[in-house]
Amino acid sequence: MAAFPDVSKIPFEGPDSRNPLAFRYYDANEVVVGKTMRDHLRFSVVYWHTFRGTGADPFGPGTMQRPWDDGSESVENAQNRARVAFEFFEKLGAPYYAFHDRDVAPEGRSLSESNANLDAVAKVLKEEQQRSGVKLLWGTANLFSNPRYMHGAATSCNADAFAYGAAQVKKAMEVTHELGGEGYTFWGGREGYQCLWNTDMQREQEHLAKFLHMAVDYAKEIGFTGQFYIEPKPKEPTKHQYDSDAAACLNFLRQYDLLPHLKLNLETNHATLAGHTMHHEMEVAGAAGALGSIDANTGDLLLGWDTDQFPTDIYLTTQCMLAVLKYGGFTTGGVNFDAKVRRESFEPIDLFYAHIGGMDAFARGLKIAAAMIADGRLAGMVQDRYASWDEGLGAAIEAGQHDFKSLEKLMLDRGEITPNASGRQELFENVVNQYV
Ligand code: XUL
Ligand code: CO
Repeated sequence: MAAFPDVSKIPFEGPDSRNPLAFRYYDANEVVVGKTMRDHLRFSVVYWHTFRGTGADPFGPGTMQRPWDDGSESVENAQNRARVAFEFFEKLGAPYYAFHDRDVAPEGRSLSESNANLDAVAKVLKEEQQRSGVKLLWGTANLFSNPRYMHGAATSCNADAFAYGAAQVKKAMEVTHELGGEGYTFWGGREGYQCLWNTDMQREQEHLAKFLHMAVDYAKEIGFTGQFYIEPKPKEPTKHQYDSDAAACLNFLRQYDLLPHLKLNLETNHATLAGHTMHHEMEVAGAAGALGSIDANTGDLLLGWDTDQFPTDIYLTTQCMLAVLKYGGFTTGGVNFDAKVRRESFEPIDLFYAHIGGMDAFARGLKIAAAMIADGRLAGMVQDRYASWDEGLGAAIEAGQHDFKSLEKLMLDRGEITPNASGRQELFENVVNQYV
């Protein structure tokens, strides 16, 4: 029995279509700068929000109607839900999905029971992947919901919690490997603190590094060659999380010799919680050669918490895709919709509308970014702004031919400099608007 009997494969119908169950901009087979949109965007659906989200919030219980779900924690229900998820991925035309271990399978009374549950559902996931061709973008472990992780997992004051987390990640990596996952993500969850009076920050960060090194070592042992990601987020659920933004993650990875092994998985709403734009985070990661993947969503700046809404803002998607193209395109990563429909959007069909809107917004962002790059006007304007570095003094400084003493001598001789190269922000903004 189909879970979405009234929905067939979502077609591309072009910008004039009024069909809410059609793409107006995302044409998977359309080639944009040498690659199909499918291969540029590598869309991925998240299991946790789309198939486990209930609509609950701190003020009330869930609202979502999901007729296929019997509401039980049985393995059978989880297996059935997995089949429904693949019906959704296929009808949507999403080539990838992502999950946490505890999204797909119920936690048992012991670790071994949980592992057996995960295996039983992974068997169905594998069958469904083979049947549909949908692939796993990345897997991850939920190290934040169970009360045992109240102080965090890798950064817990309780060594037993570290050990349990390690065991859980080991299993999640094995399942990700078994399913051909192209990556594995670490989002800190509760890896941070609520209060500095009770926290040994240095020790906690060393433990987190040790934990990640264990994962890197184990990947080698089992032959998992997927990309590891760390996902920055400054707060929620804790007051401060060690992976607070792209720069903090890079610093942490560098300090503990993890930079060769992990890239960043950047999320828009996490960027804004950190007081940054997604564009900023992508530039920070890209400039360090660590731009791996994105969790595509958006926050609401008036609400200010992690609302995980579907992205529909064309400026945002343009900035994302401009950065992706600038830094060479996705390899293992993709546009992963870590987003949830609103509590009031309780009908199953809303899941389709939400993803179609996000995919169309990213398709437009891709095409706009590609047009900007092809035209070259913006890049040319940036280059002009730095023209003083292309020859003469600037080129000599860049080439290492100067030091403080030689520069002082030059400036003592000259006395003062003349301003050059206006920032031209207003013109830049006008030019951007010509493409959007
Ligand atoms: C939480 C979040 C996670 C990670 C995976 O804010 O973004 O869902 O993406 O653990
Ligand atoms: Co995320």
